[in-house]
Amino acid sequence: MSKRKAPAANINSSICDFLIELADFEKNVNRAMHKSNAYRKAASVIGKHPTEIKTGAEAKKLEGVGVKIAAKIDEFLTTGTLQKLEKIRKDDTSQAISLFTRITGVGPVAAKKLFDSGYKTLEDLKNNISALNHHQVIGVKYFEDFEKRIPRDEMEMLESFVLSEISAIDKSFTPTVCGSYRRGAVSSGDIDVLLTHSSYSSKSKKSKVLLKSVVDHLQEVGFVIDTISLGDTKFMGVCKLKTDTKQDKLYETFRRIDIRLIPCDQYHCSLLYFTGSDMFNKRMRAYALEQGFTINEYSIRPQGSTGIAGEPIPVTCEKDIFDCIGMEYLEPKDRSE
Ligand code: 8DG
Ligand code: CA
Ligand code: CA
Repeated sequence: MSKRKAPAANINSSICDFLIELADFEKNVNRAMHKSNAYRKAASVIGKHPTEIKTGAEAKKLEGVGVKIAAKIDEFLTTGTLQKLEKIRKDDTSQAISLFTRITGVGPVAAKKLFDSGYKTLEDLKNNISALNHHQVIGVKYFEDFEKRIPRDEMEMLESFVLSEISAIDKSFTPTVCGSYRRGAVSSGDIDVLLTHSSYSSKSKKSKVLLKSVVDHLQEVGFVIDTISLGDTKFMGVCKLKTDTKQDKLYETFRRIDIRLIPCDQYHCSLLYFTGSDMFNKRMRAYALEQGFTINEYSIRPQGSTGIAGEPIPVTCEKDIFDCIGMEYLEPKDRSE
């Protein structure tokens, strides 16, 4: 999961921004997930509200906005700031922990531990990499680059490069770049590649070589630069395009790339899942459950009256999954919420 999400552009952006900052604080520093989710939900509802919110009372009418959040909105709208946030921003502990959680491989628990061990800055971590695991070392090494979102035109170049290199290895591979890119986002946090091979199904023996052959090749051509982890079905790493010969553009930023190898019979469910968004997935899964189906990244199954899920229902495209649960088909670009 990339750590920086594109900021929401809407008429109530300033309210959303402070709610998301509070959500991140509760999650990363206090590890209070309920509080964090409450702020996030309020930010999402307010982000979708079509008119400018002028009072806390007005916000409180929206689902997910309670008395306490409404009071904060009032304080923010009348004073232009929030005491609680001012305090958080000045506090050294929360500053350091928030910073550390922006490193890939560092969650709230690890961030707290590093802080308690006496590390306060990124420099401290760079000088003490023995305190970090391999994933975190990579996170620190490329910290600045991974904070930058990938513009869509670069995503297009990355996609065409990866697709042509993979098809050069073996035409029986089907790769798809999913995530926010597939939803048409103007920028993406990372590159999410789903990969299947016609010979590889959920019934076949796990292959030790299929994914490795792709990663090895991408390394040989100088595209994959670093590896965070490589298993039989999931690669997490670092890549960089060399140049765009057409535009004579030099790419200088290292990007995060994930490649997941998926059995061909599970490809459509995976495609749906890894296209997201996360919020959309939650909404669709909840709807599916109401209709008596369980959807996950592998399959769609009938829930059954006993609560035990049945056999996977065969699907030939994403639309089959929508049809199954009686939900109107949505194109990837319409799956952002
Ligand atoms: P971004 O990288 O542009 O910031 O956004 P993204 O492409 O939508 O998010 P992502 O973190 O790269 O995750 C890719 C998709 O994976 C996401 O759109 C939906 C799916 N997904 C979930 N839950 C989770 C989760 O907990 N972790 C990750 N990594 N992916 C998830 O539905
Ligand atoms: Ca990702
Ligand atoms: Ca992504």
